Amino acid sequence: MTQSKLDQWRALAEKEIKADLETLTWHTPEGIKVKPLYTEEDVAGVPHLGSLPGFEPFVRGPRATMYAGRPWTIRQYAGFSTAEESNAFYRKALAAGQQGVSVAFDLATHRGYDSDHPRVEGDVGKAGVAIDSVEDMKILFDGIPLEKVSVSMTMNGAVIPILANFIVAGEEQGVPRGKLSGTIQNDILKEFMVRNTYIYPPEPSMRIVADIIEYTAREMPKFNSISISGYHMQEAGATLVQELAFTLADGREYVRAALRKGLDVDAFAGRLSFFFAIGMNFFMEAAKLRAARLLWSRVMKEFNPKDPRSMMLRTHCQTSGVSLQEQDPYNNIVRTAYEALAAVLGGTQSLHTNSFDEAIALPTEFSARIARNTQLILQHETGVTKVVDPLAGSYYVERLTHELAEKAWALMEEIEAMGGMTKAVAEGLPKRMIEEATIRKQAAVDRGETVIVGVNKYRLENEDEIDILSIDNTAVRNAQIARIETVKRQRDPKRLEAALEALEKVARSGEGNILEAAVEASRARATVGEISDALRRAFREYDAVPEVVEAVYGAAYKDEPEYETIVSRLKEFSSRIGEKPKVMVAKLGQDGHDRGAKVIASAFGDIGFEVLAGPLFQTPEEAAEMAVRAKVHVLGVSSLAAGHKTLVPSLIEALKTKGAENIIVVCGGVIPRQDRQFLLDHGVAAVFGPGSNVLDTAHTILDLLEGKRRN
Ligand code: SCD
Repeated sequence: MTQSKLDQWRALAEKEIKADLETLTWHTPEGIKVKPLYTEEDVAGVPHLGSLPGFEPFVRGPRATMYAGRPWTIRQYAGFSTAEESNAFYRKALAAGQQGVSVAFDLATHRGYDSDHPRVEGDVGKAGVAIDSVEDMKILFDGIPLEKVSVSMTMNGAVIPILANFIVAGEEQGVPRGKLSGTIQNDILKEFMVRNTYIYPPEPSMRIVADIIEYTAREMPKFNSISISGYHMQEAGATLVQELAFTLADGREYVRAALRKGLDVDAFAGRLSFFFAIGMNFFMEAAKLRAARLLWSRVMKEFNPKDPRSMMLRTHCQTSGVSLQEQDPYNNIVRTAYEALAAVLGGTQSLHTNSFDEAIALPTEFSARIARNTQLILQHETGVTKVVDPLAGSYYVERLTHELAEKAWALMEEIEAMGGMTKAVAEGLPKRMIEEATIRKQAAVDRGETVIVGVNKYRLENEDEIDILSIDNTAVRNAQIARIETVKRQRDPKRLEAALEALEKVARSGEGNILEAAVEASRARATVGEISDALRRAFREYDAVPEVVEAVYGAAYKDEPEYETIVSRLKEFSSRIGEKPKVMVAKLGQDGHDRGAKVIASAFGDIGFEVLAGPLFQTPEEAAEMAVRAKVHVLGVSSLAAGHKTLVPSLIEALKTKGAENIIVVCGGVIPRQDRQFLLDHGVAAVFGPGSNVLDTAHTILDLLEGKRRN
């Protein structure tokens, strides 16, 4: 391409739009300028261009033939309250074309509590399956041949008892651990950044990760020891550059932890796997997976592996949960299909497609079928599997791949300069960067700069209700408690005690392998809670202090009239009552999804409320106590894990007992329309569902405060 040809194009283009070409440049949240035209000039000197799939740096895929040789695994993530129900679902799904199992656990299990623990009253059987002991695990995989079907388990906090139970369930099904294939998420660093299902402090948590890598490298050659996850970062609002950089930096940290155990790099690196989110920025997402493979091979080279597989990034992907909307929910089917295509064009090894109702509740059989079929149609009808890396050579995609890689590498270098990811996480840097990015994104949506069809544009006047799955949490909890009692009655107390003592000793002394000791405890029928407690005694629990980001939401609105209106309305109200109205944002139960809570706390602080951010994992009683002590005017509960129908009425009861009926309780998050009246009947003053505009929310709260004051 000659310069004069490009100049001619520019002139023609500017004539067409009657404006400067700059006006067509899109500035993405990653800080990448996307131009309306890419040519060969844009890829001149890009070093990865001549590479081939199956060869370093693996930009074009870890396998030589990719999907032409074997398509990606259709692996739908699911878990439905009880082991029996989940087992039935997995069996049906496998018969209908699903190719691997992916288990979602409930939050009580994630946080290492048995179902009979008082702290998890609202969490048992919600958002996943409750597993209390190996007996539940055996039911979960009953009739599913574990030597054939690979099983992924999303578990990080209570990773030791869960993996131990899986190994023992295999043993008792007649499948030795050496034949088990699958993946355990086991990625604790990102829990401290975004997902929040940690139990122990960072240092012993890193030991657990390393012990699992050691044990699986030795005993379970077909098992992927970790799924290093950026998914939850994007869900929490990270840009794609942040997702890439923090995930790969986490990976580098895990490699170092395993090497410190004395392992040879080639003994474990080939079984490290990854997990990314795929959002709506179509080409950027496909380019991200290509860039991830490029960067990982660069990272791994530092450790001098001999086996090329040690440098290969293999990944699972899931379509984006935050891109799903409550409004006009069938649009989500379309969103998910585009995202799935981007994941496949990027070369994922395994894929979960979300169900259209997941912004509201757990999927129904109907919505799960559409989600699965989205992948089956892609695999069997579209021809996309026939050619490896079909986007290669696209000026735009190659340029994006390069730019994403360079930007992510620069951020990874910053992390290195801080001393690595464990240090960066301890200092809170990645968390803060992600929180700032999400608040900026929210402001862009609230202002209409980012269009979401059916939400901030083309909104329906009347929404049809859709059928959703509702779970009787009390029945599930009672059934689990009955099974725990049976297990406890039938086991040998001496064997149990010896196994738990040995486990605690391994944990305390730093000698031996924690997973190995836990396998024996699981054989002795120790529960998930008991194994977790033995480790709690050795390691203690981790308590995070919530921080509220300031001046980011407000800055995005600088001098805009709609923002000024709410700010001055609040100012006027504050001077009338002689103080800033105080709002507490609470998270109840084991629900650690705090993106919404963070956004609200931060935006409300900027608008002029006095904001108190409650810690994660409060019981209703603890939240009520804190609210009363702090004399808040409004208590806002952010609920994303379906515990609201149990937890919020308990909170209102607790406030009443303390004589604090005057505190206005509001509720926000993933709350199905069907549940709103229930909450209002129980004393909630307002419910803000998904897609609520922050400024509108602030006006409603002020209306409530003014109404209250007049009373
Ligand atoms: C692959 N194979 C081929 C081939 N392609 N053989 C010949 N020709 C080809 N073209 C071989 C592979 O080498 C492998 O064998 C086997 O086929 C399977 O392929 P794979 O690519 O390894 O696929 P899979 O077994 O599915 O493994 C994919 C990952 C694994 C490596 C990515 O880690 C995985 O399944 N991850 C899923 C994680 C997950 O489900 N997470 C859910 C998270 P060998 O093995 O013998 O080499 C959900 C979550 O957190 C949600 C949010 C939340 O809860 O907060």
